[in-house]
Amino acid sequence: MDKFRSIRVDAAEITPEQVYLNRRMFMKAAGVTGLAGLLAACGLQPGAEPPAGQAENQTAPDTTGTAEEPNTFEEITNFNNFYEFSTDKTEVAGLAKDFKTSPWNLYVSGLVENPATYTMEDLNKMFSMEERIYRMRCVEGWSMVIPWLGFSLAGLLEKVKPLPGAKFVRFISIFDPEQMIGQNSRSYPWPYTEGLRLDEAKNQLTLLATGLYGRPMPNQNGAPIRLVVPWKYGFKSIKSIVKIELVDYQPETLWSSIAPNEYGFYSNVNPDVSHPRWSQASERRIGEAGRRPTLMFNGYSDEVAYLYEGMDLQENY
Ligand SMILES: Nc1nc2c(c(=O)[nH]1)N[C@H]1C(S)=C(S)[C@@H](COP(=O)(O)O)O[C@H]1N2
Ligand SMILES: [Mo]
Repeated sequence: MDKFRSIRVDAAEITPEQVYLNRRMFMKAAGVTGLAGLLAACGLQPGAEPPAGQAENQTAPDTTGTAEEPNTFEEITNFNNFYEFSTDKTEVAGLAKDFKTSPWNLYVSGLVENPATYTMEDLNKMFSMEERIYRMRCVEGWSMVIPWLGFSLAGLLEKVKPLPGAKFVRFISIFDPEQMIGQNSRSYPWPYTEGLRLDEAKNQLTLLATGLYGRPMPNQNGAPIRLVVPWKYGFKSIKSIVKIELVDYQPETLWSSIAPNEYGFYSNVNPDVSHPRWSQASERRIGEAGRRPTLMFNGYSDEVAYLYEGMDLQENY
């Protein structure tokens, strides 16, 4: 578990850019002195142990994102999919500017021993926030690297105690068409909903994020609390969550209800399973020219491949 922990940030003590800038300088310095230091600096990354026998000053093979430079704050906050506001990625930030995220309640219910309603203050007290730098791969074929701030969903699940019958977790975003102009469009079955299998939800990579770049979550990125599931296409990472429900059935999700043949329940990043209308073999990293190959499970195979052993991933897309 410890290898996922990097900087633990007490929410009350966040010193915005400083956390990130110090870290970034440390990473740069570590890059010169050796792989182990570099990996420790971003210790949240999967497979963080240096490969046996690797020379001290060799660069890390870049399969985990450890050595990848995060996208800029400007990129991350001005190119957003958040259909409750707009289907135009460059328009979301402006439209979400005045979105009211306080007070906010997160209701956790269903097949649990301890259903509860948490305020953001409750969650900040209950969990110490960790920084996790994850790749985010959108199903549309672009990607970014984002330094999130948050806590493992597993921690919250431990508090509410899923009952033996709980098999899946259902997530629901806020429904507030007065504030979210895009929700007046009847093209989508609002509110936005998503789902995970319980074991996927409990995986240590699965994050409830409340910030990025050491700052509170920008509205356009899903304030005040959103899911981040880095080995799945970005649409699984549902924003502005008001309800989490433990259920015994595979829940319907917004995207699979609209186009089940295009957006399956699993939606694991997989270069070998094409979208019906385009290949998923490569992607464009925002800020880069050209394309890079897409990695199986977005590069997180070591952490998540066990979840899908024996499953046909062409069928269970
Ligand atoms: N509620 C909600 N969550 C959402 C979306 C959305 O439209 N509404 N878009 C998804 C998609 S398609 C992507 S790629 C990511 C984008 O997250 P970002 O803007 O923080 O990069 O959010 C996902 N979560
Ligand atoms: Mo996406």
